Amino acid sequence: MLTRIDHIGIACHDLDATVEFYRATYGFEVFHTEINEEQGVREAMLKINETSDGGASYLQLLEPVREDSAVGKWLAKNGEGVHHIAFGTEDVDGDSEAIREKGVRVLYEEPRNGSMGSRITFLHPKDCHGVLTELVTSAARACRSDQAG
Ligand code: V0V
Ligand code: CO
Repeated sequence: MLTRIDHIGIACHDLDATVEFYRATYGFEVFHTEINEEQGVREAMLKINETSDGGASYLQLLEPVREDSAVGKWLAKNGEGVHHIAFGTEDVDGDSEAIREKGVRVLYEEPRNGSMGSRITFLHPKDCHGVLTELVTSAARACRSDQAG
């Protein structure tokens, strides 16, 4: 079950300058940064609020580390802006499979590594009314279901 907005992904050319804009304008601080080589991004997570399911909602600022990455290609075509939304779930495997059965293209056979040790997959934007949609199970919950099963 999808229980929260986990994050909104925002593509930018200059991560440090964009982080500074969010700090100076809204007072949001960086919660976490990392480079995800597989996805071709350097990212900063800004925690906005905690949620009733025990998780949280973030802004995810994304700078491409390669021009041919998903974010690099998108930036070249569209410029900076909202790149994707991500829904949080305790069960990314089950939920993505159920959504696939409804005829929506799920981009990965198996969920991949996401921010802060999460497991993530994506739904094709052309099957989601133009919105690139990510499903996320955060690390604590991924651990819990590993232990359970
Ligand atoms: C592409 N399109 C989009 C879009 N990207 N529409 C809405 N939002 C986006 N972000 C549209 C594009 O305008 C085209 O429409 C069509 O889809 C095909 O796009 P394309 O430019 O030819 O690009 P593709 O097909 O090579 O790649 C598009 C996909 C790719 C979605 C398949 O971006 C992808 O695999 N994304 C998933 C991975 C990802 O985004 N990673 C970065 C975030 P027209 O022109 O034909 O009408 S990593 C992350 O979030 C992490 C690590 C995390 O959260 O932990
Ligand atoms: Co994301």
